[in-house]
Amino acid sequence: MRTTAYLSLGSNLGNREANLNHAIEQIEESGSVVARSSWYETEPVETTEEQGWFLNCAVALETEFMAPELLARVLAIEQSMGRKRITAKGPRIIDVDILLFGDAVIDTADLTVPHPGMHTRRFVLAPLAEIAPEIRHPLLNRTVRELVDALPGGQAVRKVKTQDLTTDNTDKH
Ligand code: PH2
Ligand code: MG
Ligand code: MG
Repeated sequence: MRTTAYLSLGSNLGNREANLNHAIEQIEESGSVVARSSWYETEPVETTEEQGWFLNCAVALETEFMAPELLARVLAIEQSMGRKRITAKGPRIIDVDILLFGDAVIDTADLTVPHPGMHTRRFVLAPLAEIAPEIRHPLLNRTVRELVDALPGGQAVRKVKTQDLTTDNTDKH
């Protein structure tokens, strides 16, 4: 069975664009990446320590894997890229989160889908709205466009082009 999963990617350490590109290349090994949003430079939210702005994007992945296998593969990508989980929500080379997996609702110790924070985060919803505005959140029964339109102000995000990015974010955190 083929499922369309939506993933959120983020990086705020090192060459953020190269990190996202590298992760997307590896995600291709789990299926077909059929859509990718623009890059978004985003203000860190829900973080406890001072850190640099993120580069975020969203991708649509058509995959034959089941959700737990996809999660294992995504975690392996983070590991292979050298992500170290020193502090929760600390600065990271790469974070890949499963937002939606078809219309599945999953709540296990390892995986919660839809991603529990997705509907409150502009850095997730703005890129996702670019590639899947009409997809419905299976629990909230709202489209991605409706969710992004309903967000309160704050949480700066801006669409950026490659040429506007600095290649090294290391000293900005
Ligand atoms: N990820 C977090 C916490 N805060 N803020 C932004 N702007 N982008 C992220 O990807 C992000 C975050 C936890 O994964
Ligand atoms: Mg995350
Ligand atoms: Mg994560």
